[in-house]
Amino acid sequence: MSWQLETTVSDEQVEFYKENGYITFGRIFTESELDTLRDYVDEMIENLPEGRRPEQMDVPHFEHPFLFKYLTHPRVLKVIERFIGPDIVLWSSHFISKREHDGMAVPWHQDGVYWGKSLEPMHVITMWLAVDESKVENGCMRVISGSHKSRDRRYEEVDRTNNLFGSEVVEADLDTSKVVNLELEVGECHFHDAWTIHNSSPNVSQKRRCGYTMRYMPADVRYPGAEWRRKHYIYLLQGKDRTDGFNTYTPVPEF
Ligand SMILES: O=C(O)CCC(=O)C(=O)O
Repeated sequence: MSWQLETTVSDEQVEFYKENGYITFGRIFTESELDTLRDYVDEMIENLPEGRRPEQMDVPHFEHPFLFKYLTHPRVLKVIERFIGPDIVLWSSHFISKREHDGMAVPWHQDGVYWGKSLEPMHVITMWLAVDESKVENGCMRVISGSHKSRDRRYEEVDRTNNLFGSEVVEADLDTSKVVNLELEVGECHFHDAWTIHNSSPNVSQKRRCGYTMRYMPADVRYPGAEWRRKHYIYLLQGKDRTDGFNTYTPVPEF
């Protein structure tokens, strides 16, 4: 099938996202833009320090300004604007690349719980971009539809040997009848809310599964900067600050 771009978001899609806490979407980047990103991440993976897993490439944009080409792309911002409005801040990004045969699982969680009290209010949308095809067999992301509507879930520790994160929503708090597999072709993406419960299985297939999570928040979200991470930067990408100067934004680097 030909590679077509999807760059407009209908009112129905916005409504679906609000109601269900996620939505699958088409291709925002051209095939050649996507190929260039894949080449770039392949090289990053080759150069990972000894012992570092390719699922753990968190905040790569701090070290790789090249990634701002994607994170700030006007087509991306045009889509994001439909979900969170015109004042857009880049909160974070993360490559989660699961190697073929031994890719790690991601336990059931809400991003808003992992990020703790770092944002007020906790209002983040994640765009998950399929650098590789992402299917059930190679550990695509799954969501519990509508789970963003109630925030108080109990968590328990999980063994970190083959889990990317150390805690998980307890089974009794998961409505597994509402699980949706978010399968994507290369270059497609999906979006999820910071409170949507999601996970993914280990990759035991013969195909790598690499996704790039690109995370945005409206510019009225306050970031106190404390405790969360010793060094974390946020960037005002479009529109105006709405925190009355509370937030400190880092200038977008040359890319
Ligand atoms: O890539 C995955 O399987 C999980 C992604 C995830 O947890 C996230 O985007 O918040």
